[in-house]
Amino acid sequence: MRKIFFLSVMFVAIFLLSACGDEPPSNVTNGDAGQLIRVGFSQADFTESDWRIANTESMRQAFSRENGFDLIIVDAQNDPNKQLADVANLIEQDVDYIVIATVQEIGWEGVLQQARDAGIPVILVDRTAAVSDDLFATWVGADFREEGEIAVRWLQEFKGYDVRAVHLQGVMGSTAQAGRTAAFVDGAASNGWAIYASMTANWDTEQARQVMQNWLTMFPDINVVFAENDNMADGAIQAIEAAGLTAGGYDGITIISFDANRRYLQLALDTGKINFNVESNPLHGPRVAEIILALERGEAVSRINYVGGEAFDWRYLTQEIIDARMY
Ligand code: GZL
Repeated sequence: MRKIFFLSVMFVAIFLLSACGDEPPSNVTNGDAGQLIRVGFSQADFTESDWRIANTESMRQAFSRENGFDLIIVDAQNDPNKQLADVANLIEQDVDYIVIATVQEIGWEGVLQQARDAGIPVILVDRTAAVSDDLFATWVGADFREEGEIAVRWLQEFKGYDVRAVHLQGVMGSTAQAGRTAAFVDGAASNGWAIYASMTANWDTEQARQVMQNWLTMFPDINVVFAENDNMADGAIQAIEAAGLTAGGYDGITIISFDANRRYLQLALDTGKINFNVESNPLHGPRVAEIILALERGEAVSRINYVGGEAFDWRYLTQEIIDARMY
């Protein structure tokens, strides 16, 4: 226990050390009260997950009129083609800045060139785009591969080589899915772990429940679920319990999750049903607003702005930790 405890503290320490500015600034206000800054925000999907809901709310609060912004926010409904059309429409509206949380990384060259030709700076938030650096001003988000590696290191310590896993993936081609998947696949290969199946459940609880229900009939000896977000972990837990099996704890199917939304940390504390949860902080609103104000002042901004987070082992969670969470 001591060794695991020590390593778990190390997990939190290592992850925190990489956090640069992960606490959003307290308040960000456009100093030029007379002139509102018009910001067009293309959100991947308003309702796909708890994480996304918290992210949208953070953006709405940061880009308020009181803070000196006029925010136009559009919902791509997880449709990559709709998102391209949404951004093209924001260019037509000649906003001052365009902020994008991409559904998928590919397909952005054309519309981002249009934005550049129109003289509209583009800021990528949370998810990035597979384009040359000159097509966006900066990207604010998490190092998703590192998030996955944090989970792999914990799983090595908790399960050793005895991992017979199934893998619930986010929306395919999204930055978060690509990074977390790559870390897990590489970790499984280097540890000799079995991944019986990988499939997208599009960040969604019900889709994850259906996929997991099917896998439980196909693979009766699953001992790990690697779920790329809390909502899918939730669906897997529902399927496991409907099958009369145990999720989490020391003796159940080990559940790995990402996002660390408060309600899922509470589930872990109260029931142990999520064994390890890697935070991906959604509160990007103040960070992005601060970047826009810096650009307004003619200041240079770094191309990549990694946002760190913590990782939570269910055995060491406390109510105090959960109550202090901001989302
Ligand atoms: C992570 C973010 C992912 C979350 C999902 O930063 O891109 O998208 O993990 C969310 O919950 O929908």
